[in-house]
Amino acid sequence: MARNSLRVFMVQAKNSLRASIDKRQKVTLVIGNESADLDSITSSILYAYIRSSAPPPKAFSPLYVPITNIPAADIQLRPELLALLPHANLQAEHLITLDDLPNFSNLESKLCPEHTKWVLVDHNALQGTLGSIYADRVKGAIDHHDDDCKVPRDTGDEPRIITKSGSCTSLVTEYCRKPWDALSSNAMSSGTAGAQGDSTLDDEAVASLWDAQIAKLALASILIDTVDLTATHKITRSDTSAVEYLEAKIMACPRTGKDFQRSHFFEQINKAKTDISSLKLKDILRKDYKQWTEGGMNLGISSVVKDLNFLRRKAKEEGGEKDARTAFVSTLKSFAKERDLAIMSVMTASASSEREFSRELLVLALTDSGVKAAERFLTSNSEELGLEKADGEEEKVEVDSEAKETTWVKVWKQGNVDHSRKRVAPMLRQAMS
Ligand SMILES: [Mn+2]
Repeated sequence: MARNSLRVFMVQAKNSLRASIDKRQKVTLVIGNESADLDSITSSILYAYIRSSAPPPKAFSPLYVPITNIPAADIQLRPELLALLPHANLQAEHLITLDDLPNFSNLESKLCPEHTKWVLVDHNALQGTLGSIYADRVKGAIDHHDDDCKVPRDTGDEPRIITKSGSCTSLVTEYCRKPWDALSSNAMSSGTAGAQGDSTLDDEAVASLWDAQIAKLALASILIDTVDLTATHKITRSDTSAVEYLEAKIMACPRTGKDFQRSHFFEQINKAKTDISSLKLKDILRKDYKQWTEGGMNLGISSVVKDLNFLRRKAKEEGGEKDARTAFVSTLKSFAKERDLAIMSVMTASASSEREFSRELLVLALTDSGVKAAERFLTSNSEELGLEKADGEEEKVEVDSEAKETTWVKVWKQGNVDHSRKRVAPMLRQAMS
């Protein structure tokens, strides 16, 4: 297909998804993980955009549709995304979300598995309802988490790249480089501007503007995930070269390159990301949330960009008389019960005004087997994680014998700040299995 702007592509992709559901045609879906952080969203869009413009010869379907793995309403919980979209000339309604798929209750009959092919980005095992229906239809992955070994070894035309990097978007950028460059040079000699109906710009200017828009989208995720390339422990060669490549695309566009400064761009998106004061506590908890089932138990982990005291204050504001700690734990309990969790964890990562980065870890166990698993987790990993009892924090084990309920809550300062959920989730899952 002819090349288009990202904005036009997203409209086409949404229409084509609708058409393939209505007419029962084949469709290729590219989906990020269910936390739907910036990295997941931009990985899926970049992959789908480049692959749709230059699909392999025997593509399963002509278009790759990028799916953001949340309901449309939850886009509003992601201020960093809302701040970023205008840079790519996109609006929230251009994103394709779970709302654009048939209802989960009749998903399987309306979008039958044989008509679908799935490529996973920023995860490598399809979770939840989608996983229960389409897991066998996963035919490719680009990811930077531990390999769950669910993606088949032979993925044919699609990649199977599961390797370390600060940001998954860096790996996608690396994979897309050649077709992307080919696309840019083709567009410059093929009447792109005429197709766009923009007579004020020549072909080259239009192509470079489109390139810059998608490059900004991708760059934002890499900068957020690597803290503007300063988080040295997680940066790999893929990140640094992707940043270089994307920055060059932005600078090559006279319109966007003129005033572009990478650190300002990072600050703008990062500021939006950490401004969560207008959100309700439960929305903060589900904003960057992942869930797994292991050993017959459910585990949920929320990542949060503010510290626990911020969350406790929030809980008190919302919960009335109770003291902040009690109010917070009771919100956590109800959040966990709604999801039938045996273990709920909150991981905070925040920077002080002196820009000192710190992490806290909270683990709440809600069932007897959950408590046992939590204790195993602790025994095996507290050293590697550098867990220290947090100041003024009482370790708490409550047994409500009347309700036959055990709750076990512990909070630590996590001395090893390099370990994010990417490392802690496998530790907890291991202890549960
Ligand atoms: Mn990621």
